[in-house]
Amino acid sequence: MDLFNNFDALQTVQQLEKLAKKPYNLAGPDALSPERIASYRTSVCGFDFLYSTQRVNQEVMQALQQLADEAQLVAQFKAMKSGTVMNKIIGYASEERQVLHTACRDLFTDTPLASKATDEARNQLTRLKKFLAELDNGSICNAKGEPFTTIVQVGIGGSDLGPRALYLALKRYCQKGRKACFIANVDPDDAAAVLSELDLSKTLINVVSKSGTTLETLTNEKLVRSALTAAGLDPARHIVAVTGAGSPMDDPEKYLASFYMYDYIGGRYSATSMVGGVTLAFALGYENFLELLRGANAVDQAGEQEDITKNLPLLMALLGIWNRNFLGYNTVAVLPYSQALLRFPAHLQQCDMESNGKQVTRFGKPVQWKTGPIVWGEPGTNGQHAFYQLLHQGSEIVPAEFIGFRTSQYQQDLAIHGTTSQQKVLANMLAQSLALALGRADENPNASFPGNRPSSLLIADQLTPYSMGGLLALYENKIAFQGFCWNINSFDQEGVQLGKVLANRILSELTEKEEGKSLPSDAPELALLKAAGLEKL
Ligand code: G6Q
Repeated sequence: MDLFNNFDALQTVQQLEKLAKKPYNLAGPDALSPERIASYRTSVCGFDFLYSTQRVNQEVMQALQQLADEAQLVAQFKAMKSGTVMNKIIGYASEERQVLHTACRDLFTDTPLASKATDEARNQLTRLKKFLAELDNGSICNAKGEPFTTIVQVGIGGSDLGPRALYLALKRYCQKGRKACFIANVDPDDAAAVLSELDLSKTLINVVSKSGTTLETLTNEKLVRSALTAAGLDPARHIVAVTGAGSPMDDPEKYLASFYMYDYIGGRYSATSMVGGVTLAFALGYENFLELLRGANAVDQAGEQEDITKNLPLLMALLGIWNRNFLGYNTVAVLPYSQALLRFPAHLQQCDMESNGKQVTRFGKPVQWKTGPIVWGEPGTNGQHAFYQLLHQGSEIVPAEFIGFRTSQYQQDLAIHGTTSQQKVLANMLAQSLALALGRADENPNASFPGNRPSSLLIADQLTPYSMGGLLALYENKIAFQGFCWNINSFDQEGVQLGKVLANRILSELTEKEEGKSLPSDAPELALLKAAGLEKL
């Protein structure tokens, strides 16, 4: 049987449609018995995943396993990891690429699945290790012979969101005297605000662009170069680059050091390549970056298990498909009860919505089923004081994915009123999951909670480089499994092109206007500029 199959051609889909007519009622009497809570639980790679608060029963779980088998989701995942060209639309012009971000972390075995890509990752890691050692031993330093203390990553989209989310998650593990900052937006205030707080003489700039052509990044590189020059510093002594081999930025003469990523690593899946590696290893240390890769690799391996209770990313993907395609829920909230995961939902928004926000199949035909949901989230408990009202009583049902850790990162905590802050944060997480599921009847309709709203809990001991790597890979692989099941190409992003083309057109029209050229009077973008009072921009 072919690996690619339309979702609505899968027999199990019909079975699940029937089961979805009477899904498990989480608010029913004894719906959350201790037996149910104990049995809808699995442990993989240091994560405990609790899903008794999803609207599933054993029949649904069996059907989801059957769906995974019938759609050959694990075979597709292994094909991806082995270097099959999965980034394609059959019969149409498309990227036609392998999808090998997993090879960047398949380092801990003598027999990696895609050995050429893993060798390339190893080479880059060796170069990075040497570069870091030279920074440590002072053979690379500023013009005064002082060490660099700060790295600023200049990049956008996949060259920003993942590395930034990981850095913030792991800031606690920064090496003494080292830190990282990020500039992404072409809004000049982004660069100005970041640069204004730095001692540029002790700052490395890491310009990251796979294509080497991204407007925002090239503009910000120029801004930063001029800031260095204005401070009397030599940019060539301060700027490193991470780019695709052969890109316009692949010009080692211009940079203090150059690192590479390859076309088989998609931007939003690139955090474990040099795109994240240079900044993270500078700030956190090389060994911590390796730990991150080790954690990701463990989850990648779990992704090869056929049994969905042992394959956590697959289980998360299937529960998401149950909620999206069979119960009809349109969005997913990712709610980390960990302040360090502040930007993780933003990273997932890109990873998930750019991957699975698709409308044609891998055969180039319009999809006849729902694809990726809207993904959003904020750390709890802050979110509780903001948007949880809608989660509990709003007219939209939002499946929630809670993430928590038993131990805090800094372990600076106090028992106040008999409980520590860590106990408080975790008690709140559990309470929210229960409240969503069980609801509460009240005579006053305004104070009554309907309940029967699904969620799951993902819990690990502590947010460390290893568990962060695992968490990243859990979601990356969940997203890939869902795309395989929906028969869409999760690895391209044609949908971001049109806006870029139109922005460039507006910019060139502004230049032409400046040069006194006459412009078409009926162009909507010119009418819009006028209406917005931006004609004189
Ligand atoms: C991610 C996308 C996109 C990309 C940025 C930056 O998968 O491709 O977000 O990462 O547009 O691209 P460059 O790294 O090429 O500058």
